[in-house]
Amino acid sequence: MKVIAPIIALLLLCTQLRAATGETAWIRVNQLGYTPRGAKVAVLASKQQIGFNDFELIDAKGRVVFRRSIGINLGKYGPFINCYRLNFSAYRVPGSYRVKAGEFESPLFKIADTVYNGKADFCLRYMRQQRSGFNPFLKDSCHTKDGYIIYGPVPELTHIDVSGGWHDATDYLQYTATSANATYHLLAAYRDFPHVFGDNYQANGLDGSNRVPDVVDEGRWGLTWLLKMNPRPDWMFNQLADDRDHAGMRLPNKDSVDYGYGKGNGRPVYFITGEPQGLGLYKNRGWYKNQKMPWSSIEGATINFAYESDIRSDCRTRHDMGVAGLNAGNPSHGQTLLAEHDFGGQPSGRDETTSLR
Ligand SMILES: [Ca+2]
Repeated sequence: MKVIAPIIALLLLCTQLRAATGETAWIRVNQLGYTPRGAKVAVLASKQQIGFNDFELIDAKGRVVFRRSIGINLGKYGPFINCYRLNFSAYRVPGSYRVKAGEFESPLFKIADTVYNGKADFCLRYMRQQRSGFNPFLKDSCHTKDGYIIYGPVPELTHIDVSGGWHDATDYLQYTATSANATYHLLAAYRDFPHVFGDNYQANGLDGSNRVPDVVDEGRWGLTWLLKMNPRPDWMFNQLADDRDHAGMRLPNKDSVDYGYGKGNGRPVYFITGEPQGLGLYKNRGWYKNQKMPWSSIEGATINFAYESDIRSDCRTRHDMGVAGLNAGNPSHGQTLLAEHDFGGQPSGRDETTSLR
């Protein structure tokens, strides 16, 4: 027992020391992995001075296969006082590895030509989960009765069909600016990297190929809603719903927030006026940085009618661009897509908001 006690004490001390030192530095790697011929850099960030000059690449069997200098100290970043870029681009052998520097190790990662396969499509899962109208993740519809016009050139609470698009974040508000940004990037990604996207989902987001790359399906989902929010040349809406949405965690198809039209019975849609709006009566408490103006006013002023034609034109260009890409592989279907949408604000064809239940 006299022998065991010191051993246990030593083991505990080692554990404590490792825990203490393990909290002072980290090695960050691309956990997706690296391609053999691509740039390969890990980042060492430390909250204390370090006592080593080299880093190593360790293979899955624990063998050192590469060693280099950690390079120059790049200084402070966030909570860290020393940061280093550990470049191992020169090592090109496929396999599984860790980066080790001193006593610090990275998570296991791969070097392989296939590390990025399917990753672009994986990101689209999130977009499909955020769909408003018909939500393929829930296989149910939500927010199908949007919305009621606020501040528009028509009698207050006039109904207009603006159901669709994506919920903006963890809440269920929806914005033209963020949706346009997401749509642009989806279509630009397809323009620049058409070969990385697959076709495993239908236009409504359910399983199954429709002979259209899924990234184009998602871009079209965004464009369809943007066109609803810009229903005529001199009309544009900025925001759907407001901060009354912040009423606790709930699934979108169980949204029971009452905007004054009955629980789950449609949400307000804000017409862009360029004037302060939203605060008080409609309880939008979003403020733009330190300026004394609410978000809705700032965004409305930013996306003024002066830019309306440009935005509308760009939406048309991006959509045409996606369809043009499709034409290369399937001309007849590309023409069908063009014919389905007249860019007059209302898509024709399939009803994508129908509940499956
Ligand atoms: Ca598809």
